[in-house]
Amino acid sequence: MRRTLAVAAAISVCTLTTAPAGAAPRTTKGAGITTKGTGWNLTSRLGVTGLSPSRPYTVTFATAAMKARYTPYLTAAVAQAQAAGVKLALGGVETVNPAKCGPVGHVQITEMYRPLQKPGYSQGMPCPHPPKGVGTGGIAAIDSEYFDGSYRIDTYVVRNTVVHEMLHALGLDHPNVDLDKDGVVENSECVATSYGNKPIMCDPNGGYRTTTNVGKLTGFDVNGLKALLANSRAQGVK
Ligand SMILES: [Ca+2]
Ligand SMILES: [Zn+2]
Repeated sequence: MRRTLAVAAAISVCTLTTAPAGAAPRTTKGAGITTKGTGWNLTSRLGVTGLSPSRPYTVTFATAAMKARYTPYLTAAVAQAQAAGVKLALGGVETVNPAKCGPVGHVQITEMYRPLQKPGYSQGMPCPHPPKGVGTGGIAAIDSEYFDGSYRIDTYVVRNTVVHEMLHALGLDHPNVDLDKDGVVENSECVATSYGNKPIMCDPNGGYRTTTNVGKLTGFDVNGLKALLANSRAQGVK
């Protein structure tokens, strides 16, 4: 089944900076469905509140060069998603049309020049409004400027961004919240660990910065993936 990604531009984003944090509220919607928690938020605005516990999800790439470039960036995060219960695997190369969803279960990664018409911003999104809110995969468009020398960006930011966009395609949204209660949800306004690490889904530029941990999900992000699985299970989705 193919669905248009017209809503696309609304979601995602990712580039530069960081700030302080606190604690986020938990809200619930529908029977057994929880759409946000501390440091995580599901893409309920596009109707994605779950992931099937049994469906295989496969990351594919638009070209062999992209597969070679991004596979190392995604390996650790994919292993963490698997450990959390998502049947996610890194796959091969297939044609990607950024205007349409691919086959069910595919998380397609491609590159585009300024997919959000803003320098340095990449974009990721799940295929919107799947049946029962159970994610069917999605598309991540990485800004090609990172690699053509026209936009200076640290490698750790690129690596976290690629993982961040993949997680958007799986159904995680930004967990930014108005922690300081000034009425505005600001950039990088996200809960953090005691070490100051924000969710990789924090907008923009969340995630670990050390060589050892860059590209890995924080516990907040893992909890988001677990919530996606739990929501589907709560609806009897296998
Ligand atoms: Ca605020
Ligand atoms: Zn984003």
